[in-house]
Amino acid sequence: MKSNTFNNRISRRDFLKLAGGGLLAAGGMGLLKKYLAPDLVALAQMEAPDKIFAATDGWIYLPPLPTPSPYHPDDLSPDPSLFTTYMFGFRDVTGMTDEQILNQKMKAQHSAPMFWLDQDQQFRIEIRNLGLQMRPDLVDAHTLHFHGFKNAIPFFDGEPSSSVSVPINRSFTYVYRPHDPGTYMFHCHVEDTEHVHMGMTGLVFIRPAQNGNTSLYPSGKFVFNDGDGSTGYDREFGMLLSEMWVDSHWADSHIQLPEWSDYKPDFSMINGRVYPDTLAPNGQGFDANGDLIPPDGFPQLQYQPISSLVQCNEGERVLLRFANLGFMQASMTLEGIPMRVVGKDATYLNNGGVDLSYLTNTINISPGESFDAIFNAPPHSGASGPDVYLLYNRNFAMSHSLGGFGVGKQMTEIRVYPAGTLPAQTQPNT
Ligand SMILES: [Cu+2]
Repeated sequence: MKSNTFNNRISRRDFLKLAGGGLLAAGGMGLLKKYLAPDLVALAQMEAPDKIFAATDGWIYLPPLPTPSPYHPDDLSPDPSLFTTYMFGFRDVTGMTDEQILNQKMKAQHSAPMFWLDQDQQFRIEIRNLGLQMRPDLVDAHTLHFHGFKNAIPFFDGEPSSSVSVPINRSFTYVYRPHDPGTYMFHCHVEDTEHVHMGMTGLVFIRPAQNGNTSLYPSGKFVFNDGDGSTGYDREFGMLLSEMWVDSHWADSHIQLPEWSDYKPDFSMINGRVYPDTLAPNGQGFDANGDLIPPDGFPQLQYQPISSLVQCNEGERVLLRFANLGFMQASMTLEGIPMRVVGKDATYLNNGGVDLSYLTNTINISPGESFDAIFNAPPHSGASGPDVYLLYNRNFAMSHSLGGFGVGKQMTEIRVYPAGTLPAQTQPNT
């Protein structure tokens, strides 16, 4: 296959005409020019993107339910020994050949890849819609909606009724220049009850301009432009909360319509995995075909590559970036270590010098909300191995019901090591 097949199928100019067609019909070119910054859109489509995400369907692993269900595991799974559940999602295909990218149809991951930008950095991300392998009848478009991002022109907001969406075999490049540091989330906004629940959800962080200032905090890493180092941290861990109602996923693979008013999630996940899989290591990149390489020793987690295991040295400041894109409220509890909430919905909890941060051991997170919480890793007990603390959703229905405490639910561990055990962190969630 030629390396540029995808781009030849439709020129950038044609794409813009199509994308703007509905708006042109409604308001004419004058309106488009006035309100939709077409030059910026044109520029976005012409320059190389910083990242490329593919949107498609796929299969993930979830453990057995305590009582037999006709919907779990899904009998259409391509490999029932590994994968149980049908989903939609994204994959980071940056740097792949077009052939490798097209190979990723029905190989989406959950959660979507995390990414992070610097404050005021101009950033282009291209979304390519590969279509749904299991559902050739379902010709759904996809978008990327940067939830809570205040500076988007409508073209780049991803809300399809006021913007463009990406049909199958097409691509669109979104451009952002974020000004407000903090923790955000993104999701596909097409048929959003379904596409969000099916797995098209991920985390995105904006790093503050203050980063690199080692006089305010030795690591030079901060959540916000605090001016005093109060949001400095040594390690950071993204925690994207989502849920899985297996009946609806079975319905999507079997060409049935889920009844969303019956919503009753069976599993609740952190970064696309349930406890104890949350503790498994990260995935290992992609192979020569572009397919994901599973975490070492966990072939069933091939399409759930993001670990939620928190490891740190005593005395370090650890940042937990929570966002909830499930449909239920979560009450994330850290047993035994107080957390200081320094940010909510990408807003620094400080009003012109008045400190609004607070200490708590439980953070209630509703759908669509994000929280930034920092804890100080307590002194190590001196016992052999790390000290272990539990981080879990204490809502009863979300912590029990599948057997052992936390199994199949939103729970992970904080492992605290003696000072100097772990090297400095180079990437979130490592
Ligand atoms: Cu979608």
